[in-house]
Amino acid sequence: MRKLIVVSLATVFAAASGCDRQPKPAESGVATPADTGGSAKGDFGPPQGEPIKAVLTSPPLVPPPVDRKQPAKVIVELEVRELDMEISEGVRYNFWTFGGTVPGSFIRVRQGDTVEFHLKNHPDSKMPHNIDLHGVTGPGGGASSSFTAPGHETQFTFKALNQGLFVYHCATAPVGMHVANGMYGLILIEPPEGLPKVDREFYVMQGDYYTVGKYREKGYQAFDMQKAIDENPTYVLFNGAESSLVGDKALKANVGETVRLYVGNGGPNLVSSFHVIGEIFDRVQFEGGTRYQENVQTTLIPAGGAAITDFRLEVPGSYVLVDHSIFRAFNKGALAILKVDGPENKSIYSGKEVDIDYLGDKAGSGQAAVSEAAQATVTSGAPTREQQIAAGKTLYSGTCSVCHQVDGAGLPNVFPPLAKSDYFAQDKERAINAALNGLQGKITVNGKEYNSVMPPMSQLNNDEIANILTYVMNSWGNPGGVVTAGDVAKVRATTKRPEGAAH
Ligand code: HEC
Ligand SMILES: [Cu+2]
Repeated sequence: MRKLIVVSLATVFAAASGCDRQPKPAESGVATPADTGGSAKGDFGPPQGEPIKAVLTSPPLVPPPVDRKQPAKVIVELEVRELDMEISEGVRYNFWTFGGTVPGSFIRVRQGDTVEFHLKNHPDSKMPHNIDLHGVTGPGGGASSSFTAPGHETQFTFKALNQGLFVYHCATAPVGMHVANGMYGLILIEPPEGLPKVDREFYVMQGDYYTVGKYREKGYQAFDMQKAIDENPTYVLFNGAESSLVGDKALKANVGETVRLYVGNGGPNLVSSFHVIGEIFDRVQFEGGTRYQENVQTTLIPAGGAAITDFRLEVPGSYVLVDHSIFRAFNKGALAILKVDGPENKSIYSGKEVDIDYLGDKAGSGQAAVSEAAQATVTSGAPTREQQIAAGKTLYSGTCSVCHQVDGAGLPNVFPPLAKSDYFAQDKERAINAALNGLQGKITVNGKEYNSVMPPMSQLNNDEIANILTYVMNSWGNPGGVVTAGDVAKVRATTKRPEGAAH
């Protein structure tokens, strides 16, 4: 595949300039701006032809390649909307957006284009906003020229001198808050000859979020300025919501195809260790610039930076996009799925899909059940027993089944059974306590002794633990019953935990 890309690249480039795309340093060993196709090279003269209205897309979609031989005047119209949207199941947040989505609309132009930029701020907005595009040469990247009050529209024009993948963001005070609320996106300034052709392109952008409530705490959640200052995010997400790229909304591609991800990091605080579990990037334009690296496992994307990652799909299955600062992926939401269909290739990979056990509810299977139970909590105060069981089944498969097994049977001498466990059945509070705080030391289950350690699961919220335990009580021949979020809350409140360990 690398061969494929390099070949097509070489052809394009041979036609365009007759040299290799990887820029060569000058004799001195120091690259000059001209060597790298920098701003000095990017002014291709005045725009030609009729002005063109830019096609903007919402994530994860990317506008089609520019495919133009000469510079043009391109008109971009972007509207700021402040919208209540779901950040996690049953959790609402007031996002500030460029184009109604987080990240904002994807903008795609060609190096040398003259961009006439219109920023509109919807009349329902409560705040003024502006835009700083990292692809703009000029003070503030457009910020001072685009300050726009609610119900107003501003306009400024810039020439796209440097090629690359650039972040744009709001730069209105308090800047950190505007960015934390989702005000960022990507603008791709294509090289004149375009990028190498691929089969599919996607738009993914990481951000960190700070809410007053804890991770997955239900209901409306306000922005927490102190957590933001402390750089202690509640959520780290791709495309602005936990559910944005999983389940039905997973990215989709086929075996044999080449995929390009335009990946940005809006921050405001965290640097991303971007990784796709089960893939190797054949080619990465690191930092969104001209040069590329090959055969990369994890690429670092700074806050306010981007990368273009290309890879070819050889084997079907679910590939998981993560921030490899891995607690962010499994405990703060930084997880997305690329679902690849097509024939197996046993010579490359032997098989056995692991995403159910490994990712649980995050993989999207049964996600609807979890959402339904969460929604019921918001609308009617509590889910029904059936909703709890359905949601608990999904949650169990992500957290408990790793040890206690999908059928609850445990593993002889290692993990005690939850199916027909007398230990579990005898004392509800003790079971809640085990799930919440873990368990160690000698215990006897169904006449057999276990002396091992179960880690605390206090990262799960009260609803989640209640649903899991209700599922266990009603499965595998167990006697039935219900655990409510209130039951869990009581046990949690009476548990002493070291400072900082409490959920
Ligand atoms: C990393 C492995 C592991 C995970 C994950 C795990 N457990 Fe356990 N669990 C254990 C071990 C080991 C014990 C026995 C501890 C001992 O010997 O004191 C245990 C004991 C228990 C017990 C008491 C004994 C019994 O069989 O009734 C319950 C209840 C329980 N776990 C529930 C859960 C639930 C619910 C989850 C998911 C939220 C979970 N566990 C996740 C390893 C695990
Ligand atoms: Cu703003």
